[in-house]
Amino acid sequence: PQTVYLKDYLPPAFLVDHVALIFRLNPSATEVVSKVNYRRNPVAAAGAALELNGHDLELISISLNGRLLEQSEYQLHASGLSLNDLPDAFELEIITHCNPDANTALEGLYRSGGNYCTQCEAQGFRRITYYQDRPDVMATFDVRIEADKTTNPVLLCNGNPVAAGELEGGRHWAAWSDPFAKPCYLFALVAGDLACVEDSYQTASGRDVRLRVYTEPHHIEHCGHAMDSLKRAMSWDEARFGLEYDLDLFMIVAVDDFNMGAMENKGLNIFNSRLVFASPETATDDDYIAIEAVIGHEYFHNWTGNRVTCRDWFQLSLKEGLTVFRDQEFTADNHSRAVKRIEDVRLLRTHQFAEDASPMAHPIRPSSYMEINNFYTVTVYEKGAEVVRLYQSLLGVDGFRRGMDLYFQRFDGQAVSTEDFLAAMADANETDLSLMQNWYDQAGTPKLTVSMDYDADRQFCTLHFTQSCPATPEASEKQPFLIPVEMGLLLPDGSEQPLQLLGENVAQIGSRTLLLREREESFIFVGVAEKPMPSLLRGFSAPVELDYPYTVEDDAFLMSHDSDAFNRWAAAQRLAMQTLLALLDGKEPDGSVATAFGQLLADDGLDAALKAEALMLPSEADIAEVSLPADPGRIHAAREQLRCFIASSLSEQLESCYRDLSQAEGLNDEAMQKRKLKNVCLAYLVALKNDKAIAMASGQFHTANNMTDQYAALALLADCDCEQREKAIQAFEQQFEHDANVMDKWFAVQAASTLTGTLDAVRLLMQHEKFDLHNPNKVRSVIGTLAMRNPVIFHAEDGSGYRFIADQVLELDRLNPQIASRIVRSLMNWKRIESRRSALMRAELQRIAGSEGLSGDVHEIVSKSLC
Ligand code: BAL
Ligand code: ZN
Repeated sequence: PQTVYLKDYLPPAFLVDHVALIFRLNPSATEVVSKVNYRRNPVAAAGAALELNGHDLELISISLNGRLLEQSEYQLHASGLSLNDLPDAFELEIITHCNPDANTALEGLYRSGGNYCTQCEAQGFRRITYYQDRPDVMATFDVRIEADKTTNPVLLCNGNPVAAGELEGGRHWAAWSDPFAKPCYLFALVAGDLACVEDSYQTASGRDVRLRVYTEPHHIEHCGHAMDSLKRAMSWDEARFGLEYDLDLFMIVAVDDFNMGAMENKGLNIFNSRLVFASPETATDDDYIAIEAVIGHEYFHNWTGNRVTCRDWFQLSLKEGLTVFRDQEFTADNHSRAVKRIEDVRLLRTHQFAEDASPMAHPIRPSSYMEINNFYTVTVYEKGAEVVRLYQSLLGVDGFRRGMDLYFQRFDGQAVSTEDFLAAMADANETDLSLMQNWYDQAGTPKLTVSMDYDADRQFCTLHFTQSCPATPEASEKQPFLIPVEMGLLLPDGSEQPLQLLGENVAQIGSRTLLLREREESFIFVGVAEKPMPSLLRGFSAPVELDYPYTVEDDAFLMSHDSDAFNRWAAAQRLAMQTLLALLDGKEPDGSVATAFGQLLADDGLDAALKAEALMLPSEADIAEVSLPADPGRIHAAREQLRCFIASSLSEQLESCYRDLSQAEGLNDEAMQKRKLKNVCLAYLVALKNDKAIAMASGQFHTANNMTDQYAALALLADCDCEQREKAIQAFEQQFEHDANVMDKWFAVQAASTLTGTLDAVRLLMQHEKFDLHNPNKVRSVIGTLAMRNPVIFHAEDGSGYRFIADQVLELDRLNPQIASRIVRSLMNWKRIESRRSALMRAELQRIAGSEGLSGDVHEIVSKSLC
């Protein structure tokens, strides 16, 4: 595969005003008639050819202004079609056939559960028809869909429905018109036997919008939460950003076979059904929150992505980072802001920091790629959202809103770049933000090393900051980043020192934000009567790794006194990590961690969810990142040792907390928070693997009236070698065998088990009648869980886990390269693992690299990993 470079960007040779499509749907040979009006782009090279992308298409005919072209008048090649010597404006009609049933890659037009659906982002439209498949070609679309009426009574497309009618032979048609110019990656079509729930929403300006959530009929009663979430999202975007919906109809369709979580096609969002269906019996509290967030995310794209889109795929974070930031704020405004922040930062630190340290490290705006599907990453999404958050930290909520308003005013209906976003933020606030550009151009996690001097005589407290950033594939030398550090100084009694910098006249009460621009900077605070404890990077004010020499005692102090909830959590995590690293060094567990955790559990001033977050130990992946080269076996043992130590030190307290919380009922935030803490307590108790704790888990499993409690208990039992385990696994299967999404949970808990026989069990699960290698959710539940969430089995010393995963990658790559390329990343960080396992991982990567017919997706990951 070719590498594509940002520096090579050229505008399209031709612009398109309008696209008219006719789909004659047929499972193995769908005919697509595409009529497109092209005109030469005045800024493109004179006389440039028209290059149309196409993939897996059977070309039937091409007509230029109504004249059928001879084969000699165009060049058909492996990736598309070229036409030369064209007039300045013309109509091109192309007829092609594609085969939805043979489409296992789930890009373009395919069938899921017998229904037709599409996925065009990033480059799926070229599997539907020949077109300039790039986001800077924006056009209005009219679409006519023809299909068998019995099997496809519902025919959906982007925009508004305009007409429908009957055809001979039991077929029918529907016509749709989308008045908003859009790039083809936002095209969508759905046809099938679907039911819908319907509702309506009146926008702030008084327009009525019809809302529909479509699904297979038997899931219709599980769509209420999705619909409620949609209405909350519409109202939130009006209140927070002044953004209204623009069409008369908004549709969501749930499908079972989907590579991504969901897709923001204009007016016709297509969702992985696991992010739509919810009932208390089938969805956990986390599922409820995730569904609301993703419904919000896709809806918010209507402005950040659709109305203003990306000039090219290097700009992906322009829409994704921004839209993730918006969905994070939506959740934070609707639920606990502190808990949301902690969860987002945990995800970032565990997965994005690891990506930054991997061979796939890339800036949020990459400068090259082989396969764009490989760049839908935690870096582009989550770090991208952190960079958007930096603007809000720098400009304030109102200043950020001014920047957003100017962004839409300037760029509505256009395809733009991250520089355009930066300029809108700067211009709207009349400020220079040019240093922000380094966050877009440089990969790697910046490290912020901080030290403190205290001068009791002068009552000066000086903070020294040094920033650095490790070398990454695109650059070894890094320019300094603009880093806002929100901070406070805590006095020994836990109160906040008023903050006055040398040269200032007044002190500020509470937190303040220091702006770092240089590699080294110092700040002198005056009037500090006692040696304080610095609380740094409050709220995780920048996506950096903080390095301050906190002792175990310092962290215990911050855990109980910091006014910033995020930093209380961060202190608990550091304290646990320090203890874990000591255990890895062969030391005995230090009682201070249990004491601190016990105090936290007893603290009446903290809500249940914050306690739960703080009590969760760093993951094995987190520990691996800071104990290099990582020994996964020893890391697992150390973490288990600490879990058992805390559980036995605090067993009475944990049990009484568990019992106090056992009555949490309903789906309100308070009940969800209580369930979270209750299940953290249960997990500690079950770590001891004694009969009493196992009986508690089993009791909870069999009496639960909600999936959160039932699933938490099942996951704990699945990790214990006991008879209750088998009973629970069987009972769960019988209860939910007809619900594909719940069965994914059943598959996943077994694949996550650390018990010795898990790899064999996984092989058996893959023979289960509900398992299907063609279905991405099943693959993620079984193979993905083993590769990414079960370090014990994946990193088995004999290399059996690596071999199994490599075998699956090779098999999957023939069906669905996007999914294969996600799984193969589990082998990517081999250089950070201890030498014996490292060699085994590398050997599997080499075996994959040497296999014939590898997709571009997997080739890119494997070749960069072996570099
Ligand atoms: N655009 C792909 C799915 C999402 O991020 O919304
Ligand atoms: Zn998105």
